[in-house]
Amino acid sequence: MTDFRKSTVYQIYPKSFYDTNGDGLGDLRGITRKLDYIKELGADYIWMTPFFVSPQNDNGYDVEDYYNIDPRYGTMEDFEELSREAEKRGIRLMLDMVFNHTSSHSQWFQKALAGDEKYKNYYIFKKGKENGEPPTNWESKFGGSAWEYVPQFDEYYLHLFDVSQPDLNWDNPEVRKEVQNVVKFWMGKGVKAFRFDVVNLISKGEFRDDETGDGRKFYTDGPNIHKYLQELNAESFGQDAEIITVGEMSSTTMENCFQYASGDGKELSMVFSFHHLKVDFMGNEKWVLVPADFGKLKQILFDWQTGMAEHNAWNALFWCNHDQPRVVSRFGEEGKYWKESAKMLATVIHCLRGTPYVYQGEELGMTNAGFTDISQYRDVESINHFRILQDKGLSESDAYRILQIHSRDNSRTPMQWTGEENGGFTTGTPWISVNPNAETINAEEELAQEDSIFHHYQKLIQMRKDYDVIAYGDITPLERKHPQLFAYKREYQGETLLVINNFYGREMTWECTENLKGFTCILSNYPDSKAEQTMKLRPYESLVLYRK
Ligand code: TEU
Ligand code: CA
Repeated sequence: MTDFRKSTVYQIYPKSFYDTNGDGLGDLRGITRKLDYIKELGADYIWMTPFFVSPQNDNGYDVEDYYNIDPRYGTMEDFEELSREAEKRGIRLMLDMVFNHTSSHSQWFQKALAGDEKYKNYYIFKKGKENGEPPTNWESKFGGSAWEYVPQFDEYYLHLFDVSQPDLNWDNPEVRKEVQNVVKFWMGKGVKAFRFDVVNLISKGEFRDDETGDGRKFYTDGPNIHKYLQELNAESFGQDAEIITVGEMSSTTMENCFQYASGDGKELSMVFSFHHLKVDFMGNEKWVLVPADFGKLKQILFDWQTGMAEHNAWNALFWCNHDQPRVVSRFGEEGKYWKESAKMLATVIHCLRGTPYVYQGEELGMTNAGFTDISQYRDVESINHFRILQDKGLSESDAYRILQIHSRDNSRTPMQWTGEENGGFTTGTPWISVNPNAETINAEEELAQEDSIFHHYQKLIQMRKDYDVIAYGDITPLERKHPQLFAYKREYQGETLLVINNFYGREMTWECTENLKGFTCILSNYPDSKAEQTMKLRPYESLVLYRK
Protein backbone atom coordinates (compact mmCIF):
# COMPACT_ATOMS: atom_id res chain seq x y z
CA MET A 1 0.00 0.00 0.00
CA THR A 2 1.19 3.44 -0.81
CA ASP A 3 2.11 5.37 2.30
CA PHE A 4 0.94 8.91 1.74
CA ARG A 5 3.58 10.20 4.12
CA LYS A 6 6.25 8.99 1.69
CA SER A 7 4.33 10.09 -1.39
CA THR A 8 4.35 13.19 -3.54
CA VAL A 9 1.37 14.46 -5.48
CA TYR A 10 1.74 16.09 -8.88
CA GLN A 11 -1.02 18.55 -9.70
CA ILE A 12 -2.28 18.89 -13.25
CA TYR A 13 -4.46 21.66 -14.60
CA PRO A 14 -5.68 19.64 -17.58
CA LYS A 15 -6.60 22.62 -19.72
CA SER A 16 -2.99 23.82 -19.69
CA PHE A 17 -1.09 20.54 -19.58
CA TYR A 18 -0.89 18.98 -23.05
CA ASP A 19 -3.15 19.23 -26.08
CA THR A 20 -3.32 16.19 -28.36
CA ASN A 21 -5.88 17.32 -30.95
CA GLY A 22 -4.82 20.86 -31.75
CA ASP A 23 -7.88 22.66 -30.36
CA GLY A 24 -5.69 24.69 -28.01
CA LEU A 25 -7.02 23.01 -24.87
CA GLY A 26 -5.16 20.37 -22.92
CA ASP A 27 -6.97 17.03 -22.67
CA LEU A 28 -7.01 13.68 -20.86
CA ARG A 29 -5.10 11.98 -23.66
CA GLY A 30 -2.47 14.64 -23.17
CA ILE A 31 -2.06 13.51 -19.58
CA THR A 32 -1.76 9.87 -20.68
CA ARG A 33 0.86 10.92 -23.21
CA LYS A 34 2.95 12.56 -20.50
CA LEU A 35 2.75 9.87 -17.83
CA ASP A 36 6.34 8.83 -18.42
CA TYR A 37 7.44 12.36 -17.66
CA ILE A 38 5.59 12.28 -14.33
CA LYS A 39 6.99 8.85 -13.61
CA GLU A 40 10.49 10.19 -14.30
CA LEU A 41 9.88 12.97 -11.78
CA GLY A 42 8.85 10.32 -9.28
CA ALA A 43 5.36 11.45 -8.26
CA ASP A 44 3.02 8.83 -6.78
CA TYR A 45 -0.31 10.57 -7.37
CA ILE A 46 -1.70 12.91 -9.98
CA TRP A 47 -4.31 15.37 -8.80
CA MET A 48 -6.27 16.63 -11.80
CA THR A 49 -8.46 19.70 -11.38
CA PRO A 50 -12.07 19.08 -12.53
CA PHE A 51 -12.67 17.75 -16.04
CA PHE A 52 -16.39 17.06 -15.63
CA VAL A 53 -19.06 18.54 -17.86
CA SER A 54 -19.03 22.26 -17.20
CA PRO A 55 -19.70 25.58 -18.90
CA GLN A 56 -16.11 26.43 -17.83
CA ASN A 57 -16.90 29.80 -16.27
CA ASP A 58 -14.43 28.87 -13.57
CA ASN A 59 -12.46 26.36 -15.64
CA GLY A 60 -14.41 23.36 -14.43
CA TYR A 61 -14.98 24.37 -10.80
CA ASP A 62 -18.51 25.01 -11.99
CA VAL A 63 -19.67 21.42 -12.44
CA GLU A 64 -22.74 20.76 -14.52
CA ASP A 65 -22.62 16.95 -14.41
CA TYR A 66 -20.45 15.05 -11.95
CA TYR A 67 -20.83 11.74 -13.78
CA ASN A 68 -19.55 12.69 -17.20
CA ILE A 69 -16.44 14.09 -18.76
CA ASP A 70 -16.48 17.40 -20.55
CA PRO A 71 -16.03 16.61 -24.26
CA ARG A 72 -13.38 19.33 -24.41
CA TYR A 73 -11.21 17.09 -22.24
CA GLY A 74 -12.17 13.78 -23.84
CA THR A 75 -14.37 10.79 -23.13
CA MET A 76 -14.91 8.22 -20.41
CA GLU A 77 -12.80 5.83 -22.52
CA ASP A 78 -9.97 8.37 -22.40
CA PHE A 79 -10.32 8.49 -18.64
CA GLU A 80 -10.25 4.71 -18.38
CA GLU A 81 -7.20 4.54 -20.59
CA LEU A 82 -5.46 7.16 -18.45
CA SER A 83 -6.37 5.21 -15.36
CA ARG A 84 -4.97 1.94 -16.77
CA GLU A 85 -1.78 3.54 -18.05
CA ALA A 86 -1.22 5.34 -14.76
CA GLU A 87 -1.69 2.12 -12.84
CA LYS A 88 0.89 0.37 -15.01
CA ARG A 89 3.37 2.97 -13.86
CA GLY A 90 2.38 2.80 -10.21
CA ILE A 91 0.74 6.23 -10.36
CA ARG A 92 -2.64 6.86 -8.80
CA LEU A 93 -5.24 9.39 -9.82
CA MET A 94 -6.70 11.97 -7.45
CA LEU A 95 -10.02 13.48 -8.53
CA ASP A 96 -11.20 16.95 -7.62
CA MET A 97 -14.68 16.95 -6.08
CA VAL A 98 -16.45 20.31 -6.06
CA PHE A 99 -19.30 19.91 -3.61
CA ASN A 100 -19.73 23.33 -2.06
CA HIS A 101 -21.51 24.45 -5.21
CA THR A 102 -22.57 23.30 -8.67
CA SER A 103 -22.76 25.15 -11.94
CA SER A 104 -25.95 27.08 -12.51
CA HIS A 105 -26.27 24.88 -15.63
CA SER A 106 -26.61 21.76 -13.51
CA GLN A 107 -29.88 19.86 -13.85
CA TRP A 108 -30.49 20.35 -10.15
CA PHE A 109 -30.24 24.11 -10.36
CA GLN A 110 -32.24 24.27 -13.57
CA LYS A 111 -35.05 22.34 -11.89
CA ALA A 112 -34.79 24.62 -8.88
CA LEU A 113 -35.19 27.68 -11.09
CA ALA A 114 -38.19 26.03 -12.72
CA GLY A 115 -39.80 25.98 -9.28
CA ASP A 116 -39.33 22.30 -8.35
CA GLU A 117 -39.36 22.44 -4.53
CA LYS A 118 -37.26 19.32 -4.14
CA TYR A 119 -34.42 20.90 -6.07
CA LYS A 120 -34.92 24.39 -4.70
CA ASN A 121 -34.08 22.78 -1.41
CA TYR A 122 -30.76 21.57 -2.86
CA TYR A 123 -29.65 25.20 -2.84
CA ILE A 124 -29.87 28.17 -0.51
CA PHE A 125 -32.72 30.50 -1.44
CA LYS A 126 -33.67 33.32 0.94
CA LYS A 127 -35.92 36.35 1.02
CA GLY A 128 -34.21 39.75 0.86
CA LYS A 129 -34.37 42.33 3.62
CA GLU A 130 -37.41 44.56 4.07
CA ASN A 131 -35.48 47.45 2.53
CA GLY A 132 -34.95 45.52 -0.69
CA GLU A 133 -31.33 44.55 0.00
CA PRO A 134 -30.00 41.00 -0.28
CA PRO A 135 -30.49 38.69 2.74
CA THR A 136 -27.03 39.48 4.17
CA ASN A 137 -24.11 41.72 3.29
CA TRP A 138 -21.81 38.78 2.50
CA GLU A 139 -19.35 39.18 -0.34
CA SER A 140 -18.59 36.71 -3.08
CA LYS A 141 -14.98 35.55 -3.13
CA PHE A 142 -14.87 36.64 -6.73
CA GLY A 143 -16.17 40.13 -5.97
CA GLY A 144 -19.60 41.72 -5.44
CA SER A 145 -22.54 40.42 -3.40
CA ALA A 146 -22.74 36.72 -2.61
CA TRP A 147 -26.49 36.80 -3.40
CA GLU A 148 -28.24 36.79 -6.75
CA TYR A 149 -31.83 37.91 -7.12
CA VAL A 150 -34.31 35.56 -8.82
CA PRO A 151 -37.38 37.57 -9.89
CA GLN A 152 -39.77 34.64 -10.31
CA PHE A 153 -39.39 33.76 -6.60
CA ASP A 154 -38.65 37.26 -5.31
CA GLU A 155 -35.79 35.50 -3.54
CA TYR A 156 -32.02 35.38 -3.69
CA TYR A 157 -29.70 32.40 -3.95
CA LEU A 158 -26.30 32.20 -2.27
CA HIS A 159 -23.10 31.96 -4.32
CA LEU A 160 -19.88 32.28 -2.34
CA PHE A 161 -18.02 32.16 -5.66
CA ASP A 162 -19.20 33.27 -9.11
CA VAL A 163 -22.88 33.96 -9.77
CA SER A 164 -22.76 30.84 -11.98
CA GLN A 165 -21.75 28.72 -8.94
CA PRO A 166 -24.78 28.43 -6.62
CA ASP A 167 -23.97 26.95 -3.18
CA LEU A 168 -25.44 23.57 -2.29
CA ASN A 169 -27.53 23.18 0.83
CA TRP A 170 -25.69 20.53 2.85
CA ASP A 171 -28.27 20.73 5.62
CA ASN A 172 -30.51 18.82 3.23
CA PRO A 173 -29.81 15.08 3.67
CA GLU A 174 -30.70 14.45 0.01
CA VAL A 175 -27.82 16.67 -1.07
CA ARG A 176 -25.46 14.73 1.16
CA LYS A 177 -26.68 11.48 -0.40
CA GLU A 178 -26.13 12.87 -3.89
CA VAL A 179 -22.51 13.76 -3.22
CA GLN A 180 -21.85 10.40 -1.57
CA ASN A 181 -23.13 8.78 -4.74
CA VAL A 182 -20.75 10.83 -6.86
CA VAL A 183 -17.78 9.71 -4.77
CA LYS A 184 -18.94 6.09 -4.92
CA PHE A 185 -19.32 6.28 -8.71
CA TRP A 186 -15.68 7.34 -9.12
CA MET A 187 -14.55 4.79 -6.53
CA GLY A 188 -16.23 2.26 -8.81
CA LYS A 189 -13.89 3.43 -11.57
CA GLY A 190 -10.92 2.56 -9.36
CA VAL A 191 -10.10 6.06 -8.14
CA LYS A 192 -8.00 5.91 -4.97
CA ALA A 193 -7.63 9.57 -4.06
CA PHE A 194 -9.87 12.61 -3.79
CA ARG A 195 -9.40 16.30 -3.27
CA PHE A 196 -12.41 18.13 -1.89
CA ASP A 197 -12.73 21.71 -3.07
CA VAL A 198 -13.36 24.40 -0.38
CA VAL A 199 -14.89 21.67 1.72
CA ASN A 200 -14.78 23.62 4.98
CA LEU A 201 -17.38 26.04 3.57
CA ILE A 202 -20.18 23.49 3.14
CA SER A 203 -21.86 23.96 6.51
CA LYS A 204 -23.48 27.36 6.68
CA GLY A 205 -24.25 28.86 10.05
CA GLU A 206 -26.41 31.85 10.75
CA PHE A 207 -27.46 34.07 7.88
CA ARG A 208 -26.65 37.41 9.46
CA ASP A 209 -24.93 40.59 8.41
CA ASP A 210 -21.24 40.61 9.13
CA GLU A 211 -20.51 43.97 10.77
CA THR A 212 -16.76 43.47 10.73
CA GLY A 213 -16.05 41.47 7.58
CA ASP A 214 -17.23 39.86 4.39
CA GLY A 215 -19.32 37.09 5.94
CA ARG A 216 -16.74 34.33 6.00
CA LYS A 217 -17.01 33.88 9.77
CA PHE A 218 -20.57 32.62 9.31
CA TYR A 219 -19.78 29.81 6.91
CA THR A 220 -16.09 28.91 7.39
CA ASP A 221 -15.59 25.73 9.46
CA GLY A 222 -19.35 25.96 10.07
CA PRO A 223 -21.45 24.35 12.80
CA ASN A 224 -21.93 20.88 11.23
CA ILE A 225 -18.71 20.66 9.27
CA HIS A 226 -17.16 17.78 11.20
CA LYS A 227 -20.41 15.88 11.26
CA TYR A 228 -20.82 16.20 7.48
CA LEU A 229 -17.24 15.17 6.76
CA GLN A 230 -17.51 12.17 9.05
CA GLU A 231 -20.69 11.13 7.34
CA LEU A 232 -19.21 11.51 3.85
CA ASN A 233 -16.22 9.47 4.98
CA ALA A 234 -18.32 6.70 6.54
CA GLU A 235 -20.71 6.51 3.59
CA SER A 236 -18.14 6.62 0.79
CA PHE A 237 -14.33 6.80 0.65
CA GLY A 238 -13.88 5.63 4.26
CA GLN A 239 -15.01 2.19 3.13
CA ASP A 240 -11.76 1.69 1.23
CA ALA A 241 -8.72 1.96 3.51
CA GLU A 242 -6.41 2.57 0.54
CA ILE A 243 -8.08 5.82 -0.44
CA ILE A 244 -6.38 9.06 0.51
CA THR A 245 -8.10 12.43 0.71
CA VAL A 246 -7.18 16.06 0.98
CA GLY A 247 -9.51 18.89 1.88
CA GLU A 248 -9.02 22.41 0.64
CA MET A 249 -9.57 24.51 3.76
CA SER A 250 -10.30 28.11 3.03
CA SER A 251 -9.45 30.60 5.85
CA THR A 252 -9.54 27.76 8.35
CA THR A 253 -8.18 27.50 11.89
CA MET A 254 -5.53 25.06 13.04
CA GLU A 255 -7.84 23.74 15.75
CA ASN A 256 -10.33 22.64 13.12
CA CYS A 257 -7.54 21.08 11.05
CA PHE A 258 -6.44 18.96 14.00
CA GLN A 259 -9.75 17.25 13.58
CA TYR A 260 -10.11 17.36 9.78
CA ALA A 261 -6.77 15.61 9.30
CA SER A 262 -6.28 13.74 12.55
CA GLY A 263 -4.67 10.34 12.32
CA ASP A 264 -7.89 8.59 13.38
CA GLY A 265 -9.12 8.53 9.77
CA LYS A 266 -12.62 9.70 10.64
CA GLU A 267 -12.50 12.73 8.35
CA LEU A 268 -9.65 13.32 5.85
CA SER A 269 -6.03 12.25 5.34
CA MET A 270 -4.69 15.79 5.11
CA VAL A 271 -5.49 19.45 4.55
CA PHE A 272 -4.43 22.38 2.45
CA SER A 273 -4.34 25.60 4.45
CA PHE A 274 -3.44 28.97 2.96
CA HIS A 275 -2.27 31.27 5.73
CA HIS A 276 1.36 31.03 4.62
CA LEU A 277 0.31 32.25 1.17
CA LYS A 278 -1.30 35.40 2.49
CA VAL A 279 1.95 36.98 3.69
CA ASP A 280 1.84 39.32 0.70
CA PHE A 281 -1.81 40.26 1.31
CA MET A 282 -3.21 42.99 3.54
CA GLY A 283 -5.05 40.79 6.04
CA ASN A 284 -7.42 38.81 3.82
CA GLU A 285 -7.28 41.38 1.02
CA LYS A 286 -5.37 39.95 -1.90
CA TRP A 287 -5.77 42.76 -4.46
CA VAL A 288 -3.06 45.01 -3.03
CA LEU A 289 0.71 45.32 -3.45
CA VAL A 290 2.43 44.43 -0.21
CA PRO A 291 5.95 43.02 0.05
CA ALA A 292 6.09 39.45 1.37
CA ASP A 293 6.62 39.33 5.14
CA PHE A 294 9.30 36.68 5.67
CA GLY A 295 8.97 36.69 9.45
CA LYS A 296 5.27 35.93 9.12
CA LEU A 297 5.86 33.26 6.49
CA LYS A 298 8.22 31.36 8.77
CA GLN A 299 6.06 31.81 11.80
CA ILE A 300 2.97 30.47 10.06
CA LEU A 301 4.71 27.50 8.46
CA PHE A 302 6.46 26.59 11.70
CA ASP A 303 3.35 26.99 13.83
CA TRP A 304 1.41 24.71 11.50
CA GLN A 305 4.26 22.22 11.42
CA THR A 306 4.62 21.89 15.16
CA GLY A 307 0.93 22.34 15.95
CA MET A 308 -0.26 19.67 13.54
CA ALA A 309 2.52 17.29 14.65
CA GLU A 310 1.55 17.67 18.32
CA HIS A 311 -1.96 16.58 17.40
CA ASN A 312 -0.86 13.80 15.08
CA ALA A 313 -2.53 15.64 12.20
CA TRP A 314 -1.19 15.80 8.65
CA ASN A 315 -0.46 18.78 6.37
CA ALA A 316 -0.39 18.97 2.61
CA LEU A 317 2.79 20.92 1.75
CA PHE A 318 2.76 23.35 -1.14
CA TRP A 319 3.79 26.70 -2.54
CA CYS A 320 1.93 26.49 -5.82
CA ASN A 321 -1.40 25.51 -7.29
CA HIS A 322 -3.71 26.74 -10.01
CA ASP A 323 -4.92 29.61 -7.78
CA GLN A 324 -1.50 30.90 -6.74
CA PRO A 325 1.17 32.87 -8.54
CA ARG A 326 4.37 31.01 -9.42
CA VAL A 327 6.58 30.62 -6.36
CA VAL A 328 9.88 31.48 -8.03
CA SER A 329 8.40 34.84 -9.07
CA ARG A 330 6.80 35.30 -5.66
CA PHE A 331 9.45 34.38 -3.08
CA GLY A 332 12.49 33.71 -5.26
CA GLU A 333 13.76 35.57 -8.27
CA GLU A 334 13.32 35.22 -12.02
CA GLY A 335 16.71 36.70 -12.96
CA LYS A 336 20.28 35.87 -12.02
CA TYR A 337 19.44 33.40 -9.25
CA TRP A 338 16.41 31.83 -10.90
CA LYS A 339 17.75 28.31 -10.62
CA GLU A 340 19.23 28.65 -7.13
CA SER A 341 16.13 30.30 -5.70
CA ALA A 342 13.73 27.78 -7.26
CA LYS A 343 15.74 24.91 -5.82
CA MET A 344 15.97 26.54 -2.41
CA LEU A 345 12.20 27.02 -2.29
CA ALA A 346 11.69 23.40 -3.28
CA THR A 347 13.97 22.18 -0.50
CA VAL A 348 12.27 24.35 2.12
CA ILE A 349 8.86 22.85 1.42
CA HIS A 350 9.79 19.23 0.59
CA CYS A 351 11.76 18.52 3.75
CA LEU A 352 8.90 19.56 6.04
CA ARG A 353 6.53 17.14 7.73
CA GLY A 354 3.55 16.49 5.42
CA THR A 355 2.79 15.37 1.88
CA PRO A 356 4.30 17.61 -0.82
CA TYR A 357 2.34 18.75 -3.86
CA VAL A 358 4.11 19.88 -7.03
CA TYR A 359 2.07 21.98 -9.42
CA GLN A 360 2.75 21.42 -13.13
CA GLY A 361 5.72 23.48 -14.28
CA GLU A 362 6.86 24.27 -10.74
CA GLU A 363 9.46 21.51 -11.22
CA LEU A 364 10.78 23.50 -14.19
CA GLY A 365 10.88 26.83 -12.37
CA MET A 366 8.08 28.27 -14.51
CA THR A 367 7.46 31.95 -13.80
CA ASN A 368 4.46 34.30 -13.65
CA ALA A 369 2.58 35.00 -16.89
CA GLY A 370 3.79 38.57 -17.46
CA PHE A 371 0.52 39.61 -19.13
CA THR A 372 0.22 43.29 -20.01
CA ASP A 373 -3.29 43.47 -21.45
CA ILE A 374 -6.66 42.47 -19.99
CA SER A 375 -7.46 40.59 -23.20
CA GLN A 376 -4.78 38.06 -22.23
CA TYR A 377 -6.50 37.19 -18.94
CA ARG A 378 -9.02 34.36 -18.78
CA ASP A 379 -9.74 34.01 -15.06
CA VAL A 380 -13.16 35.19 -13.89
CA GLU A 381 -11.71 36.39 -10.58
CA SER A 382 -8.99 38.46 -12.28
CA ILE A 383 -11.35 39.96 -14.82
CA ASN A 384 -13.87 40.91 -12.11
CA HIS A 385 -11.21 42.50 -9.92
CA PHE A 386 -9.63 44.41 -12.79
CA ARG A 387 -12.92 46.27 -12.98
CA ILE A 388 -13.51 46.46 -9.22
CA LEU A 389 -10.06 47.96 -8.62
CA GLN A 390 -10.71 50.69 -11.17
CA ASP A 391 -14.20 51.28 -9.75
CA LYS A 392 -12.43 51.89 -6.43
CA GLY A 393 -10.39 54.63 -8.10
CA LEU A 394 -7.14 52.87 -8.99
CA SER A 395 -5.55 53.77 -12.30
CA GLU A 396 -5.52 51.18 -15.03
CA SER A 397 -1.77 50.77 -14.74
CA ASP A 398 -1.99 50.19 -10.98
CA ALA A 399 -4.73 47.62 -11.56
CA TYR A 400 -2.43 45.86 -14.03
CA ARG A 401 0.45 45.87 -11.58
CA ILE A 402 -1.73 44.12 -9.00
CA LEU A 403 -3.00 41.55 -11.51
CA GLN A 404 0.54 40.82 -12.66
CA ILE A 405 1.44 39.88 -9.09
CA HIS A 406 -1.73 38.19 -7.82
CA SER A 407 -3.75 36.86 -10.75
CA ARG A 408 -4.53 33.16 -10.78
CA ASP A 409 -3.69 33.16 -14.48
CA ASN A 410 -0.03 33.47 -13.48
CA SER A 411 0.01 29.75 -12.93
CA ARG A 412 -2.42 28.80 -15.68
CA THR A 413 -0.26 29.49 -18.73
CA PRO A 414 0.45 26.29 -20.66
CA MET A 415 3.03 23.80 -19.54
CA GLN A 416 6.36 24.47 -21.23
CA TRP A 417 7.42 21.23 -22.86
CA THR A 418 9.91 22.39 -25.49
CA GLY A 419 11.48 25.54 -26.89
CA GLU A 420 9.35 25.26 -30.01
CA GLU A 421 6.28 27.30 -30.88
CA ASN A 422 3.75 27.48 -28.05
CA GLY A 423 6.20 25.66 -25.83
CA GLY A 424 5.22 22.42 -27.54
CA PHE A 425 1.88 22.54 -25.71
CA THR A 426 -0.35 22.64 -28.77
CA THR A 427 -0.16 22.74 -32.55
CA GLY A 428 -3.19 25.05 -32.53
CA THR A 429 -3.89 28.34 -30.78
CA PRO A 430 -3.56 27.96 -27.01
CA TRP A 431 -6.61 29.01 -24.96
CA ILE A 432 -4.30 31.25 -22.92
CA SER A 433 -0.92 32.62 -24.04
CA VAL A 434 2.23 30.62 -23.51
CA ASN A 435 4.95 32.43 -21.59
CA PRO A 436 7.59 33.55 -24.13
CA ASN A 437 10.31 32.26 -21.80
CA ALA A 438 9.35 28.74 -22.90
CA GLU A 439 12.23 29.18 -25.31
CA THR A 440 14.63 28.67 -22.42
CA ILE A 441 12.51 27.30 -19.58
CA ASN A 442 11.12 23.97 -20.77
CA ALA A 443 11.01 20.29 -19.91
CA GLU A 444 13.16 19.11 -22.80
CA GLU A 445 15.98 21.42 -21.75
CA GLU A 446 15.74 20.46 -18.09
CA LEU A 447 15.58 16.74 -18.64
CA ALA A 448 18.86 17.09 -20.56
CA GLN A 449 20.66 19.10 -17.87
CA GLU A 450 21.95 17.26 -14.87
CA ASP A 451 21.76 20.23 -12.49
CA SER A 452 18.30 21.43 -13.55
CA ILE A 453 15.45 22.40 -11.25
CA PHE A 454 13.61 19.31 -12.52
CA HIS A 455 16.37 17.03 -11.25
CA HIS A 456 16.40 18.83 -7.91
CA TYR A 457 12.69 18.07 -7.47
CA GLN A 458 13.33 14.51 -8.58
CA LYS A 459 15.94 14.13 -5.83
CA LEU A 460 13.67 15.62 -3.17
CA ILE A 461 10.85 13.27 -4.10
CA GLN A 462 13.19 10.28 -3.92
CA MET A 463 14.69 11.45 -0.61
CA ARG A 464 11.27 11.34 1.04
CA LYS A 465 11.14 7.66 0.11
CA ASP A 466 14.71 6.89 1.12
CA TYR A 467 14.91 8.77 4.43
CA ASP A 468 12.36 7.90 7.08
CA VAL A 469 13.31 11.07 8.92
CA ILE A 470 11.77 13.18 6.14
CA ALA A 471 8.54 11.24 6.09
CA TYR A 472 8.10 10.54 9.79
CA GLY A 473 10.46 12.76 11.78
CA ASP A 474 9.62 15.38 14.39
CA ILE A 475 10.32 18.96 13.48
CA THR A 476 12.14 21.66 15.44
CA PRO A 477 12.34 25.16 13.95
CA LEU A 478 15.78 26.78 14.23
CA GLU A 479 16.48 30.51 14.56
CA ARG A 480 12.81 31.41 14.38
CA LYS A 481 13.56 35.13 14.50
CA HIS A 482 16.42 35.23 11.99
CA PRO A 483 15.53 37.74 9.24
CA GLN A 484 17.13 35.79 6.38
CA LEU A 485 17.55 32.16 7.35
CA PHE A 486 14.91 29.44 7.01
CA ALA A 487 16.26 26.48 8.95
CA TYR A 488 14.84 23.51 10.77
CA LYS A 489 15.76 20.16 12.22
CA ARG A 490 14.00 16.84 11.72
CA GLU A 491 14.61 13.84 14.00
CA TYR A 492 13.53 10.22 13.87
CA GLN A 493 14.87 7.11 15.61
CA GLY A 494 18.48 8.29 15.76
CA GLU A 495 18.47 10.01 12.36
CA THR A 496 18.84 13.79 12.14
CA LEU A 497 18.27 16.09 9.21
CA LEU A 498 19.23 19.76 9.15
CA VAL A 499 17.65 21.91 6.45
CA ILE A 500 19.45 25.23 6.08
CA ASN A 501 18.34 27.89 3.63
CA ASN A 502 19.38 31.41 2.84
CA PHE A 503 16.00 32.79 1.76
CA TYR A 504 17.46 35.87 0.04
CA GLY A 505 19.82 36.94 -2.73
CA ARG A 506 22.37 38.41 -0.28
CA GLU A 507 25.21 36.44 1.23
CA MET A 508 25.11 35.74 4.94
CA THR A 509 27.24 34.18 7.62
CA TRP A 510 25.70 31.92 10.19
CA GLU A 511 27.17 30.33 13.27
CA CYS A 512 25.38 27.00 13.15
CA THR A 513 23.58 26.34 16.42
CA GLU A 514 23.91 22.55 16.04
CA ASN A 515 27.15 20.63 16.35
CA LEU A 516 27.84 19.49 12.80
CA LYS A 517 30.11 16.60 13.68
CA GLY A 518 29.09 13.52 11.74
CA PHE A 519 26.79 15.29 9.29
CA THR A 520 27.10 14.92 5.54
CA CYS A 521 25.52 17.13 2.91
CA ILE A 522 22.97 15.08 0.94
CA LEU A 523 21.53 17.89 -1.18
CA SER A 524 22.38 21.47 -2.06
CA ASN A 525 21.93 23.99 -4.85
CA TYR A 526 25.59 24.91 -5.39
CA PRO A 527 28.09 22.32 -6.64
CA ASP A 528 30.47 22.89 -3.73
CA SER A 529 28.29 23.53 -0.66
CA LYS A 530 29.99 22.57 2.60
CA ALA A 531 28.76 21.81 6.10
CA GLU A 532 30.90 24.09 8.25
CA GLN A 533 30.29 25.27 11.78
CA THR A 534 30.61 28.86 10.58
CA MET A 535 28.59 28.86 7.40
CA LYS A 536 28.98 31.37 4.64
CA LEU A 537 25.81 31.06 2.67
CA ARG A 538 25.74 32.39 -0.88
CA PRO A 539 22.59 33.88 -2.49
CA TYR A 540 19.69 31.48 -1.92
CA GLU A 541 22.11 28.75 -0.87
CA SER A 542 20.34 25.71 0.51
CA LEU A 543 21.80 22.65 2.21
CA VAL A 544 20.34 19.44 3.56
CA LEU A 545 22.61 17.78 6.11
CA TYR A 546 22.10 14.27 7.41
CA ARG A 547 23.48 12.19 10.26
CA LYS A 548 22.64 8.69 11.37
O1 TEU B 1 -10.49 27.69 -4.53
C1 TEU B 1 -11.03 28.25 -3.39
C2 TEU B 1 -10.49 29.51 -3.00
O2 TEU B 1 -10.67 29.87 -1.87
C3 TEU B 1 -9.73 30.28 -4.04
O3 TEU B 1 -10.43 30.30 -5.21
C4 TEU B 1 -9.56 31.66 -3.58
O4 TEU B 1 -10.78 32.13 -3.08
C5 TEU B 1 -9.17 32.48 -4.73
O5 TEU B 1 -7.91 32.09 -5.14
C6 TEU B 1 -9.28 33.90 -4.34
O6 TEU B 1 -8.08 34.48 -4.07
C7 TEU B 1 -11.12 26.60 -5.09
C8 TEU B 1 -10.47 26.26 -6.40
O7 TEU B 1 -9.14 25.87 -6.16
C9 TEU B 1 -10.59 27.42 -7.33
O8 TEU B 1 -9.91 27.24 -8.53
C10 TEU B 1 -12.05 27.64 -7.57
O9 TEU B 1 -12.24 28.78 -8.35
C11 TEU B 1 -12.83 27.80 -6.27
O10 TEU B 1 -12.50 26.81 -5.30
C12 TEU B 1 -14.31 27.66 -6.52
O11 TEU B 1 -14.62 26.34 -6.82
CA1 CA C 1 -7.38 19.28 -26.85
